[in-house]
Amino acid sequence: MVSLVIDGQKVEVPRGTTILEAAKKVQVNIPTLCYLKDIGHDVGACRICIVEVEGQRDFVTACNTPVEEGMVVRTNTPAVREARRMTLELILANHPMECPTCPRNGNCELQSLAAQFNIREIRFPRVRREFPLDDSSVAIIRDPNKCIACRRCVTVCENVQTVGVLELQKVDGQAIVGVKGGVPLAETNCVQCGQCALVCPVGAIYERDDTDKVWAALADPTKHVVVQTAPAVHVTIGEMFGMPVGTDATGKIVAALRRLGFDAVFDTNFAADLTIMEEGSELLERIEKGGVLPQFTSCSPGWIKFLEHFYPELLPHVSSCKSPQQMLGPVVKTYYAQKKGIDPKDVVMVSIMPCTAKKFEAARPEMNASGYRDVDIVLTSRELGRMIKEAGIDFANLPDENYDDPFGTGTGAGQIFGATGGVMEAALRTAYELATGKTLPKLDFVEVRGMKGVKEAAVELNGKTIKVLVAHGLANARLLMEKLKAGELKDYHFIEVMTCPGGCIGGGGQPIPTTTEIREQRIAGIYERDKKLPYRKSHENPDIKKLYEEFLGKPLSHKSHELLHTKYTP
Ligand code: HC1
Repeated sequence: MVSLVIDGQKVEVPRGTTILEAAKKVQVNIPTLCYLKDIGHDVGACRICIVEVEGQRDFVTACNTPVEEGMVVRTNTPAVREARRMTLELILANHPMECPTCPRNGNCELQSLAAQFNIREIRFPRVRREFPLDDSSVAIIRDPNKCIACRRCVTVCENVQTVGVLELQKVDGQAIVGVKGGVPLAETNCVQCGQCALVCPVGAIYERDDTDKVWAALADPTKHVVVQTAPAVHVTIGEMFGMPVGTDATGKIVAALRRLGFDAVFDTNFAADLTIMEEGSELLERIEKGGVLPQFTSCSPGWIKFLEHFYPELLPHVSSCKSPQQMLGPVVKTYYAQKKGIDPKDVVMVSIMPCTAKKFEAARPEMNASGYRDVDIVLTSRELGRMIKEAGIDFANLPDENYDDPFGTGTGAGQIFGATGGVMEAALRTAYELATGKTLPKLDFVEVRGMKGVKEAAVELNGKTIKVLVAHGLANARLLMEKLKAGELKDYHFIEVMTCPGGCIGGGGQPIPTTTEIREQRIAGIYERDKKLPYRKSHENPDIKKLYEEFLGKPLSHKSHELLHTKYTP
């Protein structure tokens, strides 16, 4: 342990602790801007966290300076306050003051710091930036004018996702983050996961806003506007309305969507159950018939794009199943439209997703199985939150309402899709019972749950041991892909990969902030809801049984293949 004094308070902390962390022990919150513990980003670039250390001539940055025995630290002297203010004013002088029209208005770390520091004037000449907006991507927009060069986005893209399309650049003498090679984002290996938007402290990277398209569809009397809500959104959107992290707000989401004017509100959990029926059957078929193994899950679009860019030779491992989002669309535009007597051309399918890459997935040209787009518009959790606020709906006090038929029942298995390991656990619940005809002795596969980067489990199926792996965050996925290429995963059967750390509860379209602690609380909310639901196995979902009886026939049928499966070619 190391003893030191911070602002006159004695504190003992383990060796290696930073001044920033040690200060928290004596109730001192040193301000930060570029620092982000979750992604190991502690470059000390912004210098907002400077402090005085007795015996040192210069200020030191608290976020990356380890404590030393006998250190005397002062965090709140006139000189420290003045230096921090000057730094902040310099950043603000370079920042477009467009707060009222910025997507991060009210949720911006720079704005909050300006308020915390009681900034009333900026003593430096304003720098006018006129960099072009990069809106080349269907999911992510970059506004370099707002970049404060904190480099969090560079770190998350490089270290957490190993995609590495961003870098610090000097443009017109100014340090800003740009795309490597100076090309538009859409022309890079960007997988559109949106983790950069989640960590950006300001509005320099954000999701494309498609809310106006949804407002227009809702106002069009010739359109039948259908909406689906992803499993992860159920336990996260409440955060935008002051509800505790991990609160299950599913019933309120349904009520809010109805009040916004949607004609039918369906549960993506139902579609997740459908995915399990198809993907589980595909796995059993690959095992029986000697297909390419291990089979990879296919529901996370950033992961698919990652494979397409970095490991195209491994695409035959990917399940041919579309994601739940993309399965529900064509079922709505065929089976549901027929049942309702509606021309599918008049059906608008909207998805509420935790994910920016879902916008990209919906826009893939091949996703039009019914002859119409599978999904027309994708909104992130944040966009839906904004629509609810704009409509003046008192979300937290809404009554809970139920989804509409015929896709209103989702099981706990569908719900856990939203957390890392959930797709695997849901698949095992069904594959075991379908293959053995026996009831699972224990429903919870805890080995595949939680924030560990790579997890594994094994299950006995008719005398054969089925081995599975789960990874989340693309750095972990890359580790597995390298092992697979080296021939080390030959005896594994199924691999789940979710692009974002924690799975979809940590998706790039989720409420900000999304920290590791928040991810863990959201995961707890997911499993709580799983336990509460009347059905917890996809094959027991009565709406799924009915869909197969009335329309699809059986899993992997001709019709299923036509509507629910796709092909990714190297
Ligand atoms: Fe997901 Fe999925 S779990 S990919 O994370 O398979 O986005 O929530 O909707 O499609 O169901 C996301 C979440 C989501 C799909 C499902």
